[in-house]
Amino acid sequence: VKHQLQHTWTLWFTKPPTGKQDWSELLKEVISFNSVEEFWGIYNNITPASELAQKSDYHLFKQGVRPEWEDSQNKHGGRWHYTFKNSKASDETWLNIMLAAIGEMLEEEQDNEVMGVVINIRKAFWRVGLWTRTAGQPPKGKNADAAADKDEPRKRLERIGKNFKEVLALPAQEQVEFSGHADSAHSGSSRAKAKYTV
Ligand code: M7G
Repeated sequence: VKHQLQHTWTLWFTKPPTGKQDWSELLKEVISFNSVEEFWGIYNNITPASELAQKSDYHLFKQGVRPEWEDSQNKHGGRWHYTFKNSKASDETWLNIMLAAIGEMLEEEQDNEVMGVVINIRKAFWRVGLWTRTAGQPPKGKNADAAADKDEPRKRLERIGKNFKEVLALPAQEQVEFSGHADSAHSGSSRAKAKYTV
């Protein structure tokens, strides 16, 4: 008996560069799955985050969404992110993030925001991220004035950010930051200025 997940998920891997390769050459699709059993089968057979080389990334995204700013489903979106310095994160941290994503614990079904989760393995830190479909823009156009609660898009993202922070088991004084992908793409780095924090 297989325990079916709500969505099909695809694991992607970014290889560390071995020369002058650009981003898209380094990003590889690994495998897709849609059951709890398949997830564990994959998890138990891939390199744990702690054994990856520096500059590697794992990305776990809903099937059909590339883990890139440019994807049509990401381009208006953004991400919650947190940087673990030293040894405060472990393989269990990344496992908990993946389980929260595939178990649909990061949002309410109607939110329809979560695109995927990411871990960046870097020289002095690990960075984890949760990508969302929107970046909290207030409603625009004809319906803007009619919108009952103009803060709703931001509040929805903040609820998701708080869920993410809980999964990371961070002390309350630590902050998880949200940045829009348009800003990240513009600054040419993921270190765009934070738009919101929780
Ligand atoms: P990073 O791995 O998010 O952060 O981005 P880091 O600076 O801590 O390593 C590193 C670089 O990868 C960026 O400056 C971009 O050149 C490239 N890159 C990262 N992402 C997520 C994307 C993306 O979605 N699209 C493109 N085109 N490049 C990206």
